[in-house]
Amino acid sequence: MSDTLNTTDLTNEQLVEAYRRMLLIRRVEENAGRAYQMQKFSGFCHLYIGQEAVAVATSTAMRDDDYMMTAYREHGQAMSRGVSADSVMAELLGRKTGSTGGRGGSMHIFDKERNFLGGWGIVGGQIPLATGVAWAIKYREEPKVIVVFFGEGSLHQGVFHESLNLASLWDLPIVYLCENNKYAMGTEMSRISAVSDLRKKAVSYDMEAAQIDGQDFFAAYNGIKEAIDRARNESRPTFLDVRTYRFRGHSMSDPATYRTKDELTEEQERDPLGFLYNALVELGAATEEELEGYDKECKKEAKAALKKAEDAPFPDDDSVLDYIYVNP
Ligand SMILES: Cc1ncc(C[n+]2csc(CCOP(=O)(O)OP(=O)(O)O)c2C)c(N)n1
Repeated sequence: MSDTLNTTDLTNEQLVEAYRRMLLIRRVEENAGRAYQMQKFSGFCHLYIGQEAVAVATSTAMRDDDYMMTAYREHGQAMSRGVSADSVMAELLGRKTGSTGGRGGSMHIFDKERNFLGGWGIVGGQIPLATGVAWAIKYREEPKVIVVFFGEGSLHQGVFHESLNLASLWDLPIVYLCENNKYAMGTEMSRISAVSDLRKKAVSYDMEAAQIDGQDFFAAYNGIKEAIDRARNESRPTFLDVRTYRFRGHSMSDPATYRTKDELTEEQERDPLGFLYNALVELGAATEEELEGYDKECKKEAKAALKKAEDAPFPDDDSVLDYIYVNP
C-alpha cells in the first residue's frame, strides 16, 4: 500500500467510482464500434477510446450544476456527466429513447438536465458558444463554471482566439480544455502549429495556462480542478493543454496509417484505465478480483444498452418537423 500515490483530495471510494465510469465508457464505445461495423447504425462515429481519464477527471472535479460543452467525440464526456449507456446507445442508433430523441446521433448528444450542452460538429464551433454561456453565468451571478472541450485541431480557428480574448477581458468563469490527442484527423500537431508549447497561445490573452498529462488520472484531476476552482472562485478563465491519445482512428472510416504500430503500442502502455487499475490495487482501494467484477458488470451493461436500443422505436414520422419551427 502506498500513502503518497494518491495526490488528490479524492477518497478511495471516489477513485473506484471514477474507474468504473471510465470502464463503462470504454465498454460502451467498444460495443458502439462493433455495432457500427455490423451496420446497426451509420453516419459519423468518433470513438473516445484512450481519452477516458480526461472526461472522468473533469466531471469528478465539476459540480453537478456546472456546464460542459464539447465537440463530436463526445460519448465519453456525456457519460462522464451521468448520461446513461442506454441513452447514448439509443441516440447512436437514432431511436426515440436516445438522449436527443434519436435526432442528433453520435455527434449531437445533449442532456439539459445534466447541463451537458452538446455535442457539436463544426471544429471549434462550440468554443464561442461556451464563452457565451460563461458570460450568461456571470451576468446571472451564478456560482457555476463551464468547461469546454475541443481538439488541438481547433486552435487555429479564428473563434478560438476571439473567445480567449473576450473571456480574459471580461473575466469569465470558463475552462478551455484542449484535448491534445496529437492528430487532427491524420495531421500531426507539429505540422500545423508554429509553437509546440501550446500554453504560449494563452499568453497574449493574459490567461493562466497549464500542460497536463491526461493519461495519469491524478495529474489530470489536480490540473483540471485547479482551473475549475479559479473559474469559480476568481471568475478567471484558464487554457489547458491536456496531453492524451486516441487508440482508434479519427472516425470509423480511418485506418490510421499516419502513425506507426510502435507509436500506438507505446501509447497503449500508458492506457489511462491500466494506470488507474494499478493505482487502485496499490492503494488498497480495490482488489484485482473486485476490479475484474466491475469489468464484467460494465460489459453486461454495455451489451444490454445495445440490445435495448435495437428494440426501441424510431421517432414517429409525423414528428419530423418537431423542434425545427416554433409554430409548425
Ligand atoms: C470547420 C470545420 N472544418 C473541418 C471539419 C472536418 N473535420 C472534422 S474533425 C476534424 C479534425 C479535428 O481534430 P481535433 O480538433 O484535433 O479533434 P479530434 O478529432 O482529434 O478529437 C476535421 C478537420 C469540420 N468538421 N469543421
